[in-house]
Amino acid sequence: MSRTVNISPVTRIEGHLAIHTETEPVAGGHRVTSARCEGEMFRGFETILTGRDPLDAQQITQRICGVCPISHSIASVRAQEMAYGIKPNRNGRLLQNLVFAANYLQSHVLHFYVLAALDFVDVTAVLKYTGSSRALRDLRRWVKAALDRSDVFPAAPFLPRFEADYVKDVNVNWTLLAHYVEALEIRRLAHEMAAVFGAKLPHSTAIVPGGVTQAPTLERVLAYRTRLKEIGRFVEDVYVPDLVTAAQAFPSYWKIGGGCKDVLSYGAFEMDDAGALRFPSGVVRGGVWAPLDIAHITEEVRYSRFDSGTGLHPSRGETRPAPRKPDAYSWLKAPRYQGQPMEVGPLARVLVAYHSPDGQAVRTQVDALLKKLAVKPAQLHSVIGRHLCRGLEAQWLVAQAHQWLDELELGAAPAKDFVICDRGEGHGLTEAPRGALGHWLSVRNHQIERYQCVVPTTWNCSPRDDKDQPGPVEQALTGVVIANPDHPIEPARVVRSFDPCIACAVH
Ligand code: NFE
Ligand code: MG
Repeated sequence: MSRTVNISPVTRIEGHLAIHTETEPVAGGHRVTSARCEGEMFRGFETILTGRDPLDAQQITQRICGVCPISHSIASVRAQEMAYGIKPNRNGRLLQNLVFAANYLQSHVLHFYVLAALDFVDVTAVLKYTGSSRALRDLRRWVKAALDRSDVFPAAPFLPRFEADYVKDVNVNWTLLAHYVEALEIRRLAHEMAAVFGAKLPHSTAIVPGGVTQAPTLERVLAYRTRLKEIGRFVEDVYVPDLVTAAQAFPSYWKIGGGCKDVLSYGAFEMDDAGALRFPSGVVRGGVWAPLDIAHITEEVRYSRFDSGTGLHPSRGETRPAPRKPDAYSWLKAPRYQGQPMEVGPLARVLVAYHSPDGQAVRTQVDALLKKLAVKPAQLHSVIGRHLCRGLEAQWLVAQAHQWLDELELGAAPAKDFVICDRGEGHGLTEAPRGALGHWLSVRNHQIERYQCVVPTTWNCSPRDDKDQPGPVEQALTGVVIANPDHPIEPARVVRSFDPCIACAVH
């Protein structure tokens, strides 16, 4: 019998997301025939910004999210820099990159260990394991305390959980769980590392148009470098090996959750004054790279709870909430590129780099890794592929951040001066940990006239568009076979592989 399977709320993500699927019976369970992603809340940051001092923008937009605040500050100051006609100076560019890289490392480690790994490891099994390491003792104590309580939410984040085919091998399970505890400490170090040049985290007060507010000192460089070395050790010795372990333990997830397979990246991390990017920009469709043209970006709202104009370019975008709009089922708009849904995020960035004309080094590294895992590049379009690409990015950013530290000029100005324009327009494009992030700004009488954000999870978790095309996560869910519809672990794993942040997506 066909059946509706809902996951509401989807836990271990940021924000409020519900997944609604229709399924049909097949051998081995129920196959998803259609899926809907519902972003359940309106926030209104774009409206809040109207009429304010433009310099408030990088402070206010960071409050969209505590996980990726630096992404919003970078997009915001890039939009302002374009409006004011400036670019960061050399130190400003390097220092912004260093704060941003630290925020990425925090976010990727958070996602794999704290949010996604509990879909695969059997956390309750830890109670049966003997051993006296501090990590194991800590974990046993937490899990036991959580399980012993009988309140309404007795054991978050460990229980309730879906019954599933968790890891059975004791060594693999125990190792991943010990790394879960270690990851909490690594994440703290990454936050501290961002605060070394960003003044505080979350919500840095230091990022400004043209750079940051404080000059680099030897003391701060050392403070950043010691933490970076520790995080780098974790990425090399723990995170990437754990991703390989997960890939080998769950090989079926190389084939599950492929999605729309068209990907987009705005590019991020400026390498020089001419704007060369460490993470390149572009779109890849059918395995073919093409340059990005932002004139092709629109947001459609047929199924979104807005009565704004549909199909508008973000520079002309509108935000008019319509909570009772008939047929609308989400507070996310539906961003499209040439009218098509596009996946964004680490997988998109790795594929854009892999297929780009200058991608030889990336192709060599990725091909070697995939050969070791005995899979083809096309299989990166999968749950495991998305996790693996985050690990690759973490490796790249650790190495790159060491170089950026070497390039800093101690004591020299950390920012370019600027004057807020009377009238002007600008857009700031970057790559947040979860994908392509753009802020579009217009200034009149020294005030914000219009502010529009098009955010990574808005792309990925978008609802259907004006042509009824499902969004990327909706497409990735379609075809997934759920073994036990009362415990839909398979769609949960697919959704979490995108690392959704609905707080960002609805902004
Ligand atoms: Ni709230 Fe964010 C990232 C941004 S996601 S986490 O990464 O921008 O849509
Ligand atoms: Mg928006």
